[in-house]
Amino acid sequence: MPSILFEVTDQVARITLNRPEKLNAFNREMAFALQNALRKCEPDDIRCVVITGSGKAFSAGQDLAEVVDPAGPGMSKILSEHYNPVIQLISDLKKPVLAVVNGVAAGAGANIALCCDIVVASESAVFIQAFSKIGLIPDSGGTFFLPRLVGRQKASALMMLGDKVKAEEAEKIGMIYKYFEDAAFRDEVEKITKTLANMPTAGLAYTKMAIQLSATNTLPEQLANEDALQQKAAATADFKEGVQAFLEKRAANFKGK
Ligand code: LHQ
Repeated sequence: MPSILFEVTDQVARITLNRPEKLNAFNREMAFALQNALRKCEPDDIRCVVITGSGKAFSAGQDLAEVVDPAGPGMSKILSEHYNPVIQLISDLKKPVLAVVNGVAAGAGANIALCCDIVVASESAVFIQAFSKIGLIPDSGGTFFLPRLVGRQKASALMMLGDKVKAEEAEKIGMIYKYFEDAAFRDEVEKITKTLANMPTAGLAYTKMAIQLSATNTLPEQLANEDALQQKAAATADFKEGVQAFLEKRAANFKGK
């Protein structure tokens, strides 16, 4: 079985982490396969990307057996060649990336989810910054994203203590967008996915860019960026269509351009 499943339907790319017997833990092959799948999401006709896990987990992070394997990639390559490119590819995609956390998300598995634009989880999912339990620091963008999501105090505690954060709590503290009861999860995810794929994709890409720029900008810089990006959004066909549809009191038919 391939370690990453990839399919495109109705302008949605669905990427499934697929080593269920290892709770979708990442080895080198799987990290490269995920990078390839993310690159396949770059064309404009894909308007939403979904990342989920097969079986009962989202991902248990790095495959720890590979770390101690003398024939393995070695510590010096794991971040620079496996995870950092994955985080950068997700951040650079000019479309919304939805993490659908169907079960446990630990270590790099948790932080790959948290770097996505929107994170939803099933009620039975848990998030664990598992790194401290094995003497490592949080990686895969965790030290960038988690403090910005939940604040420095909560992030420090979760990262140092390695607590298991249930989906309901993750929603409450702003770590994720929403959690859904397990029985309703698939349907709710489909609704969000369909909505995103029919939104003005270029506008969403500019929104994503503006949010990313806000991480380091001053207010004047950010206001200038909003101005520049708004000019680009206003030049899209979807802006014209959105305004026209509003005036004609009909649903807009966005093309993502
Ligand atoms: C696993 C794993 C796993 C291998 C479950 N590897 N087999 C960056 C820089 C360089 C090096 C290191 O890594 C990183 C990034 C990171 O991600 S570091 C953090 C790595 N991940 C962890 O430390 C999490 C380890 N796993 C766990 O703590 C538990 O498995 C969790 C809490 C995720 C799930 O617990 P359970 O639901 O009780 O499942 P389990 O522990 O029974 O696991 C099921 C199977 O999956 C089991 O195999 P087995 O053959 O006994 O059925 C585990 O050995 C295997 N597995 N995680 N990361």
